[in-house]
Amino acid sequence: MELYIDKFLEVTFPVEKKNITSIITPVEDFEKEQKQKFSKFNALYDNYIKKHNNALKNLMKLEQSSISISERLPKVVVIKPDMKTGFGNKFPGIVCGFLYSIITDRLFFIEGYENFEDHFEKDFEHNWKKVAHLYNKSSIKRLHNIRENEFSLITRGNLNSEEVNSYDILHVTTWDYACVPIMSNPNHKKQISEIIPDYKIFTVISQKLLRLKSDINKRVKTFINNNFGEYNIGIHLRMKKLSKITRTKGMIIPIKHYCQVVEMLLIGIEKKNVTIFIAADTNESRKALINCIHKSLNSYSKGFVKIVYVNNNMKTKNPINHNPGTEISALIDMKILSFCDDLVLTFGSTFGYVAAGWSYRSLSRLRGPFVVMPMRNTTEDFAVDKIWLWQSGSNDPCMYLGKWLMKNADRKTVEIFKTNPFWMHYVQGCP
Ligand SMILES: Nc1nc2c(ncn2[C@@H]2O[C@H](COP(=O)(O)OP(=O)(O)OP(=O)(O)O)[C@@H](O)[C@H]2O)c(=O)[nH]1
Ligand SMILES: [Mg+2]
Repeated sequence: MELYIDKFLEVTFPVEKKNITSIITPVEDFEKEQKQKFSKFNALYDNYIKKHNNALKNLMKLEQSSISISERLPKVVVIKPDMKTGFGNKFPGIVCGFLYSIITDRLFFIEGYENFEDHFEKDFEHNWKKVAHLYNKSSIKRLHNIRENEFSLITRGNLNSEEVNSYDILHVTTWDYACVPIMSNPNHKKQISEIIPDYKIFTVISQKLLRLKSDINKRVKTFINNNFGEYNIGIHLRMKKLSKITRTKGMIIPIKHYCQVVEMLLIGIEKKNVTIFIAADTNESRKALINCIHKSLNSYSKGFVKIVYVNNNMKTKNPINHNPGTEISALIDMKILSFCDDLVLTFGSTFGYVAAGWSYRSLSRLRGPFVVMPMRNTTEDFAVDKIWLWQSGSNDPCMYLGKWLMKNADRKTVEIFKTNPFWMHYVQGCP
């Protein structure tokens, strides 16, 4: 239970009241269209649910019978997401695990995510805890151990080879977007692109596997219907992160830089009702950004631009992972961001990257998110005038250990990895 109730508070600059609802494509219509586009995956997912449920039923029957079941157990993929960080680190691994389970025709389970049902619709029982005891004698293959840089297997090995097949459990522990190398893998590339074309893996799988529960979703939709305009910019301010990354210790991202990106995005957007949605890990930074944008708008554009946010208590701390705010507030902020037409994110934060791919709306964006970069904290004037900005190539999350892959893997593995046209996006977009 949340300790406080979110209030959908709207900070609005004077806006000429116009009936704009007729010009915007309703979110539901757009989603319907996209569902059609990915009908192959969606049909596969629906079949998977049936297959999974049947397999579980059979497993339970077997368990109750006196027959030895160890050699009759269905083969599985078990994904263990990182529960100590935020959603930006949990979602990618879950999506990746499901992709592996499709490729290898194994059952899919998640380990250690006990409160999944609090926030997401659960189409089938994937809690590993429910069946793990049956597999205590089973053989395990750690599919890739990112820390040990075993990228060659997923980039060019065969996950259906006799050797990999001989293991009962493929176990994946990851906090990174590890789907990326396998999308280039010559053994699996064709199958993947037939089911999910155009490298839209994260969006397409998360739209099924990571659907918010209807009460949370309703809050998101209501917010969007009440606040979105003809053009919507989403901004994610992650101010508390820089000191956590060794390379960015002591660096800053001036709020002014986000403001300058907004100015840039507003060029040419005339006479349109614009909404700027701000998600932030501190209320102070959000306030400072609102003031900054307010000052930068000329009296003409003020009439068309409104700034909105969900009023969260960001001083609340999650007792387990120490993340600011509550889990529900994070999901609502992420989901609203995911529906924006353009995104301005913060370097080093997976929160925004994952939000960028977490709705079908991401497929209609012409460009990937703008990522505002940190800079040396200096009093010299020239430095503050510069906006440090990275423009991503895609709305798929980035793979931050991709750099590690490039640096340490053998030449062949790197060459194959680079057959993915977005390789630079996956590698450069992350810290
Ligand atoms: N409500 C809300 N919560 C946020 C916001 N920014 C960060 N958080 C919280 O902080 C967590 C950040 O973790 P991630 O999602 O992994 O993103 P990250 O910025 O890479 O942070 P770490 O991985 O934890 O270092 C989120 O899951 C939220 O719980 C925000 O704008 N709104
Ligand atoms: Mg993260």
